[in-house]
Amino acid sequence: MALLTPEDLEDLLNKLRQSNETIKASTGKGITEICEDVYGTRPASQKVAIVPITAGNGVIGNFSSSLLAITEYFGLEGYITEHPDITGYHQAVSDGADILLMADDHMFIAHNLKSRKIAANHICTGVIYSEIASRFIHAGSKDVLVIGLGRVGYAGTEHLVKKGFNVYAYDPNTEFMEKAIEELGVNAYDSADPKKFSMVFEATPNANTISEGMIAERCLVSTPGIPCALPPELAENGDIDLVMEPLVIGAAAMLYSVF
Ligand code: 2YJ
Ligand code: MG
Repeated sequence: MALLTPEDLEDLLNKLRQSNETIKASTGKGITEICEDVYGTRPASQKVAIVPITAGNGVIGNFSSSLLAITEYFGLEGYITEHPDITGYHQAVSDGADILLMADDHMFIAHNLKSRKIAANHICTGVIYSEIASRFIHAGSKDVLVIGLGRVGYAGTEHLVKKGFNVYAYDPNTEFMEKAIEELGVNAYDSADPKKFSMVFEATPNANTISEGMIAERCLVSTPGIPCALPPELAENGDIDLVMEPLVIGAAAMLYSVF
């Protein structure tokens, strides 16, 4: 899994505004409304504590401050605990925080201490990005292409299957493919038998995973993966809507899932 870098998090709210414009233009709704639809919740003045975590690769510059900006963007009061790790956790609980946000190198969670609801970033990211792809207003069918069946891709695939979409999936890992075919009933995308999709959910840590033969002239590519799934020559094509943003959309889904 790719670790975020401070550079990925620069200018975050501007990147969000751009993504939100694309989401509105290609689905008819913005990220807040889509989160409300998916999770059936709204913010209710919860107090959010962000606990920096030093384990593994340690604190990432801009990470906690980005989470604070996201919290405030969704209208909630938030703060970063003075100390990291257990001391910060103790402070947050003692202060009466409603929701904790914290991440190590493997898991990024939102935990609502009042309702006991807990959310994992990989699940929420898969759900919300696949949901966005599935709402493309110019789609002519219920066929969706999923590229990448890791923990984000699998969660999104499961979500799309539950919603009644016809999922075609591709992952070079044959075990992942077999699991998705057996457990979720997806179709294997076969590059030897090309088919063009207008809805694509991409969840890999790799660049340029999408080729021209996979996508319809007018399409929506929804991807949390850094670097970009679309090769630069395709990304420049004005008929391809690209939703790609490093942190806010996944974190928003986490908050809505624990409200
Ligand atoms: O508290 C900190 O500053 C760090 N311990 C944050 C670590 C952030 N974790 C990651 O970037 C992991 N890859 C999981 C986040 C997934 C985001 N899509
Ligand atoms: Mg990628």
